[in-house]
Amino acid sequence: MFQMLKKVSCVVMTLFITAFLLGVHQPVCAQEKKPIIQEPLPYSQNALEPFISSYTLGFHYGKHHAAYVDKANELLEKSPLAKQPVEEIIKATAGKADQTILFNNVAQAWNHSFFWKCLKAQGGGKPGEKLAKLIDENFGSFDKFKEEFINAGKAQFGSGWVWLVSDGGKLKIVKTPNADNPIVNNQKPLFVVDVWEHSYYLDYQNRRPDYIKAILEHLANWEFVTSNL
Ligand code: MN3
Repeated sequence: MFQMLKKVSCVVMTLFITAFLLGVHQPVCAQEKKPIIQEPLPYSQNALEPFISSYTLGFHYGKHHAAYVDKANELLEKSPLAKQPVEEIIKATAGKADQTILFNNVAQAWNHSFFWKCLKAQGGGKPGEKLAKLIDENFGSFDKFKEEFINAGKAQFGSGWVWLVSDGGKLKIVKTPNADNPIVNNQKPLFVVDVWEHSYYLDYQNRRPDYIKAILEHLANWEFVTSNL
C-alpha cells in the first residue's frame, strides 16, 4: 500500500513538473497582459550614435515612452475600450473632450512604437527602387522630399510629429501637434519623426532641422517604410 502511494505521488509530481515546464501556468500570465505593450527597442540603446545618443534614447524610450504606456494602461483599467486594438482606441477617443488624456497617452504609445521601427543603424540616404520611384512621382525628387520634410518639421510649432503618409494612394507629408496621429484622418502612416524637444534637445539643443536631416541621411529605415505601403 505504502509503495503504491509512493508511486502515485511520484507520478503526480512528475506530471506537475512537466506541466510547469511546458508552460501550463501561461494562462495566469495571459490574464495579466496589459492592453498596451512597450515592445523592446529593435536595436541596442547606442546603435543610433552619433546621430541619436544613447543618453537621449535611454531617456526617450525608458522614461518618456514608458510613461505614456504606463499611464495608458492605468486609464484603460477603467475603460470599456481596453480590449480593442490600439488603433481602434485611438480612433474612438480622438477629438472627444472627455477622452483627451486617454487619447494622448494611447496615441503617444503608438507613435513612439512606430517611430522606433522607422529608424535603424546605417539607414537613411536614398531609399530602394520602389519607394524612391513613388517619392519621385509625388515630390519631384528625393532631395525635394527631404527639403519639404525638414521644412514641415521646422514649421511644426511646439511639440508634435512629422509624417510621410499614404492618403488614398498619394504620398503626402503631414505634421501633427502633440499626440495627434494621421490614422484619425484615414491616412496611412508610412514614416514618422518625433519632433518633441525631448527627442533631440540633449543632442541638438534648438537645432531641430539638423536632427531631422540626420535621421533622413543616416537613420531612416526605408525597408520598414516600404513595408508599410
Ligand atoms: Mn517622444
